[in-house]
Amino acid sequence: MSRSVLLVLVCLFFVVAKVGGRASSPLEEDILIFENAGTPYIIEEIVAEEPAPILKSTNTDGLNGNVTEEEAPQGRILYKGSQLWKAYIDTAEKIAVLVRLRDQNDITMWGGNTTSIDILVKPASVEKVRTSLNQANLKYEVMIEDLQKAIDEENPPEEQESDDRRGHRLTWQSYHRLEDIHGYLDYMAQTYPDLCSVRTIGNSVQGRPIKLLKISNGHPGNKAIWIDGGIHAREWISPATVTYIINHIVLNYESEPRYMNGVDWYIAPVLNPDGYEYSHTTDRLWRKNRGRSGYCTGTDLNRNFGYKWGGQGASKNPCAETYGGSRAFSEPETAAIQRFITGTRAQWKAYISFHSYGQYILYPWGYNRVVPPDHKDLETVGRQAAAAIRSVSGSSYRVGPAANTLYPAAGGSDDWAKGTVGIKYAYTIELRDNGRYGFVLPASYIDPSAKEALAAVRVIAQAVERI
Ligand code: 0X9
Ligand code: ZN
Repeated sequence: MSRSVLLVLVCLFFVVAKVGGRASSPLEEDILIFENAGTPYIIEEIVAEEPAPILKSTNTDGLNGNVTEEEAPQGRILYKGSQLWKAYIDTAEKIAVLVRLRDQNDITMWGGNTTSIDILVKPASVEKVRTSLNQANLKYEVMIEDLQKAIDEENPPEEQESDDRRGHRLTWQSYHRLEDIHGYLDYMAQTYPDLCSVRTIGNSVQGRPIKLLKISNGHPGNKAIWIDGGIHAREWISPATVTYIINHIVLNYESEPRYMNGVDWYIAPVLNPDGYEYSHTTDRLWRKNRGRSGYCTGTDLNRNFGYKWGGQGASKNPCAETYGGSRAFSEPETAAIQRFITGTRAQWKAYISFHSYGQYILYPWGYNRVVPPDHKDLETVGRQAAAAIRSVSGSSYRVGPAANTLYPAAGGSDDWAKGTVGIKYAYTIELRDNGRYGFVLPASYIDPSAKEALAAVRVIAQAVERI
């Protein structure tokens, strides 16, 4: 029964895609995908989280409703007793069990793939969820017993850090606050003025600068590559990786091949500075920016870009994690990126946005299960990048068009870079891990994760050189 139900779901989906999924300018020739690379359709239901529009200004995964001020100093959200489980799914019925538990506010969804879903189980619901899963014969593994403990242990205290910092406070042995990251960008511009310049491309909702470092040998006619991080606040591995890449390019500039030192790099490590700070001070799992919309706070910046804005996978509910904003580029953070990329006379050839987690190399389109006319080029380079990663660290990254490989989500930065700006190689790279720690990836993984990301960037830079 479940097989046929799943088949019907896929067919139904393709009908919808065919009716509603044709792209408009400038890439009229989008190609429908008729084979399903994985089985993302079955996780869609649970991924498309649409909580009831209740009054909340913070993430409800936390415990603040039940804890004292002493346990949650300065209103910090604690995740004591919350557990991360990996639930194995192979039928529509099992998905339905998870959807029901999600709708009853017992679990939230972190990530997933064709065979498993990572769920965050709320402390008061652990027994209920266990019983429900057992009854449905749904196998699961407990990955994190106590999320708060994992959060407390994820980042080593300052004094354990190595002392090789000169003139700035950034390291790649721990996750740093925005001030250290921005201090580092300023330091690079001061220390390597012939190569690096720093610029504030705009300000966040709360007035924090969005800083960008340009690395260039100054030759006119260079092709340009954009790299960003930190669109989603809680994905701390992303800014850490992006600054690692900056450091590598600048410190090894002369010895690098032409495809690395003959392009102009535009690199913005923290596109959502308010959210990033909030995830350090108050709610480790915060995803959105910090703009107020009625009862709730935050727009998902990766649903706020202006290509097919408001489509599938973007919520109209300001309380949802995937709220797309009141209109395309309604948020100062995305508007700043739009202004900079479209207003800069650069020969944009690649756009790379680092996120986490799940280990994917995704390319457009994300808004629907269609691909652009040059999808083979994107697939080829994506696979080469995945192969490079594998040879550096052994990690495996799945490659494919975003909607088909992960889930449909409109308003993403990658779709806008490709669809509106026309940047050929547009990728979203979902860094480590595969759900062992998820968003709470211990800082000891920064180095290996960043090394493999750099290998992927090299491959994309080589492809840019060949254009
Ligand atoms: O949902 C997203 O924004 C990205 N995944 S994440 O877990 N980091 O939130 C994937 C975005 C892929 N690209 C598009 N859908 N356009
Ligand atoms: Zn993300």
